[in-house]
Amino acid sequence: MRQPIPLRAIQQGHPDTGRGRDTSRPVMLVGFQHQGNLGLGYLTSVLRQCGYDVRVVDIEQDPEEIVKTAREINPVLIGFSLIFQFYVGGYGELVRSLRTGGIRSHFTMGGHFPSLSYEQTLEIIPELDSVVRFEGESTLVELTDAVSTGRDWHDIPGIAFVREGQAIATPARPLVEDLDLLPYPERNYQPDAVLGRSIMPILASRGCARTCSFCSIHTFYRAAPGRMVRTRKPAEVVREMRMLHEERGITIFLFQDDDFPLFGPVWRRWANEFVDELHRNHLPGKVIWKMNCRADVVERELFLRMREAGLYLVYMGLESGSEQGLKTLHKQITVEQNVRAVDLLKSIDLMWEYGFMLLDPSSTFESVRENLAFLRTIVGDGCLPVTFCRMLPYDGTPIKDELVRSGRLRGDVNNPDYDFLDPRLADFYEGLTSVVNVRGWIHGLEAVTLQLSTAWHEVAVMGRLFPSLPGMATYTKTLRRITRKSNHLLLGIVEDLSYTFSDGKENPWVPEEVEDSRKRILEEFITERDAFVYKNEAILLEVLGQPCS
Ligand code: B12
Ligand code: SF4
Repeated sequence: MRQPIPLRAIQQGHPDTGRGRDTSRPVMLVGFQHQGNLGLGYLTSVLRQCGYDVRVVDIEQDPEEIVKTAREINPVLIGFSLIFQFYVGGYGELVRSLRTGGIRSHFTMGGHFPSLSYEQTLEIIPELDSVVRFEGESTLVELTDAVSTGRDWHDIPGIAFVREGQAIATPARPLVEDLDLLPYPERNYQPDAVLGRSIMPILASRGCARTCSFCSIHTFYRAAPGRMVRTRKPAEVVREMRMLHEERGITIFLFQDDDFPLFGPVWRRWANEFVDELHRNHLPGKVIWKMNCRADVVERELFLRMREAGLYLVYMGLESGSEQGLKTLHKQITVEQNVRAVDLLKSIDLMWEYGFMLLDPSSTFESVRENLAFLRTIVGDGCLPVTFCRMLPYDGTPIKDELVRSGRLRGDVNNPDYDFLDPRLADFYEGLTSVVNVRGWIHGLEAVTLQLSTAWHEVAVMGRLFPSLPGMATYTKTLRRITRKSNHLLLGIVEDLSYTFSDGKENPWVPEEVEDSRKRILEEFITERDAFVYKNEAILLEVLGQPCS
């Protein structure tokens, strides 16, 4: 079996890859582009470094347009990035349209689901020639080099394919040892913006050392050889931020790290160096940044330092307000630690967001009520809208394996599901979705939660990147009142329904009335928000017309 060629050697034109590289035909990469796709960005940059012309296409585009583009550019290879398992059906349809549309390029696919479940991927989408497993930069270049020159590619490390009806995986390629060897990800797209301030995603590290049972990230990084968590040098991260700020006018950075480096003394040192580096480059005051972390790393001194250096938003996967729930999810954290982290962030006036699962495979009606009590504790004051989802058993996660073992796994890859221990909980969830338009309240573009979250995000950005606006304190108070009202109503409905399904109490909620209340809250919010922005329009526009400093 061929040995994997190190990244640096690939970049420098290793004699083995140099056995031939025909860059006359481009490479096409297809993926979910909303908020910028860093995986595709890195793959594009490395391919370009090796001389390939790369066309990146958004999976949300009309499939006919994608087929048309493929016909026009005649790519040597099309790479599909499947980062959300539930998109596998949609990708399958696109792949079939491309094949029936006469596209004969090599088709490959990468991402968590294809990496961890390559057999299923190749079975669901038999039109794929290969799957690239785990981090794809080096493997994709080797594969494209081989395909472009007509060489055999089946012994390239880090891929899977079907031979004589059998899915075969070559040995996994080691993870990228030094992330700073990678070029900056390609970001040739119009960035999103909040109040005219441009946003870009960025990474300081890859991997996560924790082992939450519902998460495929640690299994993805653990399944390949090499160090599971790698951090970039703080100076390199800041250099990239500075370049993006100076050349593209980016002022809001979203760190998409699975777990921003803060855990333990080594990563705390990393975070402190990162802050020093930001100051050395005079970025605080000019840029702000968001990161994801766990509640158990939140501590006053470091978070105050990071806040001064531009940290404006902290996302925490709190996930449960019940000790049993946290245990089942293998969060290795307590409810008290979750509450303490929230209290601390509130006390230092640092905006935060959270992920939360109302239901998980160990749920009981008691744990649902504990979760509701927890949500009241953390957001009952209206500081943020209530949000929750139901845990889904994704492939490659320990909890899915456990559900298979206990015979409780249901659904399929597109809609993974499971049986609750108490079957009445399934009726409760169904009842909840019929009384409350959960999509309309919590998920979806028109949802109250999303609208209120966006408004709170705007408030955080205004507070950090704009001068103090007249009426800001009153607007924030109003937003808090509306959020409190929405939270109170939603939590009350969920709680009442839990008793309807556990104790047979009468359901006092009429779906039409609930929907009317939801709409009234949304209308009130939109009126208040628009009035505030309109009142300050002149100031906001004036500030945006000037360079950000
Ligand atoms: C950023 C992000 C988002 C962004 C997406 C931005 C974008 N356009 O990419 C936003 C905020 C929109 C988002 C939304 C959601 N997300 Co999200 N998100 C992430 C996150 C944190 C980082 C992704 C990233 O940039 N990674 C860094 C890059 C460098 O790594 P990568 O994408 O894995 O790519 C590498 C390899 O996988 C491989 N590769 C990937 N694609 C390809 C393609 C080819 C051809 C090749 C060769 C190789 C290859 O090579 C790449 C480079 O090494 C991941 C966690 C994670 N670590 O992946 C979750 C994650 C992808 N999200 C997840 C989920 C569940 C969601 C939501 C459903 C959350 C929700 N409840 O709403 C939504 C779904 C949105 C929708 N479409 O409906 C899950 C997916 C689980 C699964 N197995 O399906 C993840 C894994 C988080 C988790 N804890 O489980 N998300
Ligand atoms: S949920 Fe977050 S902390 Fe837990 S393993 Fe996944 S990335 Fe790591």
